[in-house]
Formats: sequence, structure tokens, C-alpha cells
Amino acid sequence: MPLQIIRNDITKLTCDAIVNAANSSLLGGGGVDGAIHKAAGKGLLLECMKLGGCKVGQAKITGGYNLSCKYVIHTVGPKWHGGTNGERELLESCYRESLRLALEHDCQSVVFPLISSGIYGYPKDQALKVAVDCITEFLIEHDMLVYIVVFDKSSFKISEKLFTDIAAFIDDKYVDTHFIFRRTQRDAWGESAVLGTTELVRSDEPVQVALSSEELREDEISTSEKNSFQTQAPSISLEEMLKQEDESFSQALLRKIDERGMTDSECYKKANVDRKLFSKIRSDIHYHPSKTTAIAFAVALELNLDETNDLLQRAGFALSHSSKFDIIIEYFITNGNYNVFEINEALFAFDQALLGV
Ligand code: AR6
Repeated sequence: MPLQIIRNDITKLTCDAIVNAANSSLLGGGGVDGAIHKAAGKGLLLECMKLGGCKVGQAKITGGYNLSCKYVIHTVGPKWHGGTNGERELLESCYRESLRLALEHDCQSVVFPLISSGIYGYPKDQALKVAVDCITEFLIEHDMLVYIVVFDKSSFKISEKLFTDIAAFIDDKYVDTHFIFRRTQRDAWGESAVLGTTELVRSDEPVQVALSSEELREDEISTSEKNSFQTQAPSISLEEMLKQEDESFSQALLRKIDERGMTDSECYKKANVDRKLFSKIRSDIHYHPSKTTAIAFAVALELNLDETNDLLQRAGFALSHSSKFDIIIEYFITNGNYNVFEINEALFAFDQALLGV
């Protein structure tokens, strides 16, 4: 996945470069800067002493010393003074300059903390947005694995309104479904059965979760099949329709990319999917993607809900109302928001798997 948000301690990660949210002296400090210097050891400080400091919005590179990375890229974020003092531009410059250095040093993988969002007081949701925007812009032109690491849950915030909206949407759908499932399940197995999630699995695989009775799965499959028929454009000939019914996931994906006039790279980049994985899917018509990959492509293609279910079904999956993950995807699709990175931010905030590989 070219951009991933992870929760971890940046000093514990193995990658080509980690980025340090430093101050302009480059001689260490608190927060992530303090943690990096402590873990890297004296050698890092000695090298930093030779660099002559660094301006806000700029970046400088050193070795990784005792860390599990080749390089540390030190960048100095802006202090937050209310947002009208060029903070955003300076923060964008931190990401761009750091990525430029990473590229110059042939880094394949780079990890960023949320620069300026701690001691420097940049509001965390806005800091995250700047990070995601700058990194995705960079990834349109370059192949690199970039991670944003957030230290703990409290240091990560999507906008309050989005969070509340999604929470309400989940509540709505989830409660409804559980009421229905509770009834269905009670009918099938009696009162004592355990409630769980009903992720649809490939039809040739055993049912993985307690709740998915065979009937329920078939119910869901036939619902999505029905839906997929509803989405067929009336102008398609019967022959065409029958051909499409037999299409594999990979064939359907490639057809839809063509229909939308997208290039392959536009599509896999928009899906946050790695080029190598896309090549595998392209060259193997029977390729079975993971559910998160399949959904990422549905999002990149801006499919509506029925079309998404149709594509997912070709990979053996479906969206259901008994999984928070699925409901969040449904929320974004029904709101016409097909920004995979914004979806991932929300998924992350709700502790769900992210879209992409
Ligand atoms: N791993 C990942 N993220 C971390 C870690 C860690 N080990 N520790 C903190 N964070 P901050 P700033 C997160 O304050 O706002 C220093 O004194 C943290 O939760 O480290 O750019 C420098 O010398 C927050 O979200 O950096 C400067 O004087 C993010 O990293 C000043 O702080 C950045 O928080 C820079 O302030």
C-alpha cells in the first residue's frame, strides 16, 4: 500500500528513512525528536552538530545510527499561531522537502510522524490532512511506500463532524442489522448462539464466523446478484450481459478501467494499490484480491453501491451491515466521497483495516 497510516513508536520501525519532527537547532529536544535521538545514540547528535541547523519548512538528512533505518530526515515544522501565519505552507514544505531528500537517497520506504502536531500545537486533524494531501500528491509521480505513524489513539483525530456522522451512520445500519440477525440467528440456532460479524467469504471456502448460516450467505449473495442486475445499463445487449456475468474480478476491473477512460496507473494510484500488485492482477485473470484491495479498486473507479457489490462478488466478497468496516465504506460511497485516503483516515479512526493491498 503506497500510503499507510499505522499506530506505532517511530523508533521501532524498520524502513529506509524515518522523519524527525525537529527544531531548528537540530540538536534534539522533546517529543518524537527526543525519542529518536535517544534510540539512535550519540552518533546522531554528533552528525547533527555539523549541519548548522535547519530552517522551518526545510529538511536535512543524516544516518540512522542505532535505529533500524538507513537515514533520519530532520525537518522543522511550524509552530501553530492560529493558522494565519503561513503555517500550512510551511508544513507542506516539510513534507515535500523530506520526500525530495528521500527520493534523492533512493529510499523505498519512509515513515513520517505527524509533524508539528505535538509540542508545536498544530491541530491534529489539520496536520493529518496536510500530511495526507502532500504525500498523495507526491505518490502520483513517484513509487514509494510512505507511512504516517501516529503514536497513540489520542494523537489522531479526524474532524469531529465526520466522526459523528460516521458514528451515527454505523449506529443506524448496525443496530438494524443486528436486530434482524438476532432474529434470524435465534430462528436458526436458538438463543445461545454468539453474535459476530458476517463477512462474506469466497463461496468455495467454509463459513468463517458463527453467524453466517448457509441460508444467510445465500440470501446476501442473491441480494447482491439482484443489485448487480439492477445496475445493468439497459443499452447493453443480452450477449454482453451474459459475458459480463462470467467475468472474473480481474477482467471486470480492467473493463471498467477502460470504460472510464482511466489509465492503469491512474486507477491503482487512486486505489492506493502498489504497482506490483496491480501487475499481478492484470496478468492473472483468476487473481483473488483481498477484500480491502477489491474495495479500493471499487472506490478508485467511483462505483456506486450496487456496482461495488457486483465487483466484490467477483472476488467472493460483499458488503454487509454486520461489519463496521463495510458500513463505513457504504457511508463514503453513498456520500459520493471516493477519496481513498480520507476513507482510510476514517477507517483508522474506527480501528478498522485500511484500503489498498
Ligand atoms: N513515535 C511516533 N510519534 C510520536 C512519538 C514516537 N516515538 N513521540 C511523539 N510522537 P512532537 P512537533 C508524535 O511534539 O509538534 C521537540 O521538542 C506526537 O504524538 O514530537 O513538531 C522538537 O525538538 C505528535 O503527534 O513534534 C521541537 O522543539 C507528533 O509525534 C518540537 O518538539 C509530533 O509531536 C517539535 O514539535
